[in-house]
Amino acid sequence: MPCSHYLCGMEQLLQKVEQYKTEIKEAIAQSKDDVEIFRIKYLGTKGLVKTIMGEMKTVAADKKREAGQLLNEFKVFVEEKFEELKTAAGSDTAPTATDIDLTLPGSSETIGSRHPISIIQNKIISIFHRLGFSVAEGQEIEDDWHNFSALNLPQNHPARDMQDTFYVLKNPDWLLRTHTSSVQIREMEKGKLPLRIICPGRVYRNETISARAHCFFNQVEGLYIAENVSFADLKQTLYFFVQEMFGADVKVRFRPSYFPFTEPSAEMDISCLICGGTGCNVCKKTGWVEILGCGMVHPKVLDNCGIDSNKYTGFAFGMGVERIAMLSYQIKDLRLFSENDIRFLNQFTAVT
Ligand code: 2NL
Repeated sequence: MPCSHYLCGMEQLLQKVEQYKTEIKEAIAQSKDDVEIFRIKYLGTKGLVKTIMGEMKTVAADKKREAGQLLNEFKVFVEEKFEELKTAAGSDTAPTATDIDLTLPGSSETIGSRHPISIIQNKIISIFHRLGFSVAEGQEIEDDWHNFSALNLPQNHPARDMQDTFYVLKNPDWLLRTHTSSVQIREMEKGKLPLRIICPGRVYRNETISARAHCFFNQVEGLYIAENVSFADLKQTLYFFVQEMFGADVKVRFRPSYFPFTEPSAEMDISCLICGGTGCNVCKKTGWVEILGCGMVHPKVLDNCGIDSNKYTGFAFGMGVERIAMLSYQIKDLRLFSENDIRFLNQFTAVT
């Protein structure tokens, strides 16, 4: 018997339903988005179930009951699969926009802050920057020449001792710099004059760690070389620095001192910030605290760097950043700067 069009409609429908069922059985959903894609594809207003329902009209009148049953069963099958996918994807997936409660208070971000050493170092740099000094940086592993010999430190000087200096691999020519003067030596050797630089950076000394000493710390050294630079220039520069750093009321005094790389040499004290000069533990009841060493660059040092010491003069100074930070913030133990205790660090709110 030739196949009638209406019989074909029913057979096609059966075939299609079987095919879709296999496809739907295998469907998986890893997220709520996947579930929604499934819903739209099969159960949406333009979805497959709706479309296939429309094909009822292609079925012969006497088969309509059978077809109706088939399609209803198919619809239930799809709906059950949809529920199954919903539970599967429900618990362990990211919430969708509708799951988020926008009325809940936000969680605050914890913002980091600058390390106190960085705050003080930046402040020192910016003060000298206003006087025309630019920052020079160098290497932390240095050779004997740049760290010692060029600075007029004789071969038998105690500073070179193993006790004070960290040597790299016991090679007497390579060491961890004990001051940032080595950076200044390298800048002088470049021969571009006049020279006006400050050299901030970490330095190393073989010391037993205590509240007052550490085996690494930070220094800012400064150097100004030109024609006719005088000790008066040195004093005025450092006086300006101290006033900017600690305020207009602070008093200074210079005491004669000795360094192999400067002549004459001096140390500078400021009136005690804690007691204002009346005497306390910090100033050991003297009313004064030492904050830096300085002097006129020794002619031998200039010559060592190829600078004509008859034509040029210069001044240099060096200060410990930790020491200035301890005075500024009244910190009594140097170790706090390198322990990274968040309770300590959180107290410094400046972020610049
Ligand atoms: C201190 C003393 C000082 C210098 C550092 C210097 C550098 C060159 C030439 C001459 Cl390249 N001098 N630096 C001078 C005097 C003192 O530091 O007690 N620092 C914490």
